[in-house]
Amino acid sequence: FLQGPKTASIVGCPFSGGQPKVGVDKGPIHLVEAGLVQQLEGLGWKVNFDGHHQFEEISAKEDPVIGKLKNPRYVSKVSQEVAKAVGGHAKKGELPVTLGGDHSLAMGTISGTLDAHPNACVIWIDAHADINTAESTDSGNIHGMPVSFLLGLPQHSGSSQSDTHIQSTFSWIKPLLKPSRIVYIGLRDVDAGEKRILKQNGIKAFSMHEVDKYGIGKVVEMALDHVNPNRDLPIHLSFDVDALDPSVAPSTGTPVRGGLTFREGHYICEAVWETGLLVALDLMEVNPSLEDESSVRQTVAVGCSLVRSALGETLL
Ligand code: HAR
Ligand code: MN
Ligand code: MN
Ligand code: MN
Repeated sequence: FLQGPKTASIVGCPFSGGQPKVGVDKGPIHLVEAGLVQQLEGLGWKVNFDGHHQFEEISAKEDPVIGKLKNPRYVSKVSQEVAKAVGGHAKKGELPVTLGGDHSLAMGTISGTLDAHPNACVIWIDAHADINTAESTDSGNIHGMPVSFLLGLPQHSGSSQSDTHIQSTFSWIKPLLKPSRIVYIGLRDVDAGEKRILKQNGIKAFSMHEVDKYGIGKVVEMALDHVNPNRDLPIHLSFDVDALDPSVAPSTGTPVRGGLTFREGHYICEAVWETGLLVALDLMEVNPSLEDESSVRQTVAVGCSLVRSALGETLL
């Protein structure tokens, strides 16, 4: 049984530029204030936490849309900083635990992981596929797009001038993620364009339909068999809290009914931990400004609890 790294490094990312709702930038603060650091120490981890990252804002005036993409320079710059932080921790043999913040940050976290572990695979837990391109996005919210950048999919926005501009704005991202090295669990709100992209690229996804049909145990096994058939590749687990049912995690920006139960979410984290292959974890999209006080407490608590499960907390 392989042991994970002994030191976890919290990368707190108070960032909301990938989507329009205020408050998701307060997610990491609430997760840490709820005692996450002490909880992980209680599991035997040495925890590095030197405060949340401070990202220099780029004002809307200095950051006009490129094509449909909103806040492109801000999102890109922040994710680039996050990539350096995550990659730096991973290269020291620490386990980066990134607390979002919106899911556009995964451009950074996964880039950082792939810099340190070029053969890593990604398990993406989400109601959404977050794989829109500049061409397919309706909203222009970049938290719905990070996977397309990580894969290096073409970003066509309607004019060759803005295509070039998008390319240069995100040019730091090395498209190192192969379509065969990412797998989704929990999908249930996938745009028509995203369904096309998933099919065209042969990307494996287990929607809630498959969770219902096979059960979460079998789904996780099939997901691992796909991205990690020999159980020898490092795993980056990117967990969007909106994968959980809104009755379990209500305080998030784009809740979608029919999601993972409390146990299904935790089972995924436990099973990934049991592989001994986890090298990075993201916990994204907790928004403490949404819903009432008790919903916020519940969502923050479940966020902490998912992180603990992914870092080795067992029921017995
Ligand atoms: N697919 C939609 C879009 O591109 C909604 C994306 C919502 N994304 C998240 N992250 N909450 O998973 O805008
Ligand atoms: Mn750090
Ligand atoms: Mn997401
Ligand atoms: Mn989502």
